[in-house]
Amino acid sequence: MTITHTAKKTLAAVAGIALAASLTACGGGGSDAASTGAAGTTGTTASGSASATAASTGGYNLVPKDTNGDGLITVGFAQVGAESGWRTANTQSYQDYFVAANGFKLAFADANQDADKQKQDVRDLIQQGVEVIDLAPVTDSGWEPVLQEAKDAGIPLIVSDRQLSVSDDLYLTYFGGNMEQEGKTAVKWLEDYIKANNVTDPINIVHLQGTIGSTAQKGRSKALTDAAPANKWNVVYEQTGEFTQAKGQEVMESFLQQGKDFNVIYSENDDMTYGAIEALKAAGKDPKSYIIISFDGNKSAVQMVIDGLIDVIAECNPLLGPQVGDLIKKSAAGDKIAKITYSVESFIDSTNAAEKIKTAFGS
Ligand code: GYE
Repeated sequence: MTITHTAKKTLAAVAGIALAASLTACGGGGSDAASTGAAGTTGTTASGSASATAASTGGYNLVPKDTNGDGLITVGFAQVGAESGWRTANTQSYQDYFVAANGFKLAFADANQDADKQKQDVRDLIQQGVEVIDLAPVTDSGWEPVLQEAKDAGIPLIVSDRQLSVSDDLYLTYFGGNMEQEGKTAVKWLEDYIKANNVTDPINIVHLQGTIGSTAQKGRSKALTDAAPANKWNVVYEQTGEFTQAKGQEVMESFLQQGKDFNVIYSENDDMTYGAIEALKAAGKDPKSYIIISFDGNKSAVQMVIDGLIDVIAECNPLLGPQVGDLIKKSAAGDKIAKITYSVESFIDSTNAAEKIKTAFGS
């Protein structure tokens, strides 16, 4: 069977017969595949992480304290920006949790996705004399001097959401998703889908990447880059859409104009996925004829799984405020906390979307 525009409905099964599952878009085939697949491979329990990493907490002795005696701990939150639905929910979760009733005050700095500005933001928070810094880093490199300055100023620093490539004696703890594991969950789902449907057509993938140099991008991209050669998948296009809907749409439009065939879209967040779907529609393509893989799990994206537009979402939990608050309280009380704690995350496809939408974040 020749591939025309290599849409999902044209994917050839063994003996050249396209399975009903493919014809009816994202439904049954994908879900069967996924249920044998990603569950159990995702997430790391807090306790698992704790025991795996407790030994590396040495070298960092700062713990959160109410240094000015006002009865509250002031947390300076160096946030990435406002690029996505995930980010909006993440910010909201901090604003809701870090209030006087919970023993906190919040000082908020928005880096507008600019890694250099964010370094200045952290310096400003140090200057303001906040009592704890929570850094959600735009990108993972170049942080040593700033982290050393925070340490020298005696301000404990927590890394959340995305990780850093620095020595772990420069920060108290990391809390957030395991980005490479999320990517592996998505990749495993695709492998299982292909097996369950006996797909024999070439798999041609469009890879929409997140902000280059963020661990959210690095981990999710690595999972695909590692799996592609082993599975003989072709990544036909790969470019960043900077985690925004507008850029995701623009990049997908340019790919469509260049005209190479593809049948899978691996988009590293929901917002870029929305943009890609818009671009497909504008070009007169049916989004349901592609296998669409997304990340995060915003409510509207979960609805798109139910509607058959998105095939699978590797979950990423943005509601980190209360959990970071808990870690601060524990550490302030003298408890030893793990160097790394990963959120427990799974995936959403047609088998569980109706259930997952009930608790999905955002709009
Ligand atoms: O997936 C994306 C956001 O760092 C996990 O950043 C986060 C990512 C999230 O812009 O939507």
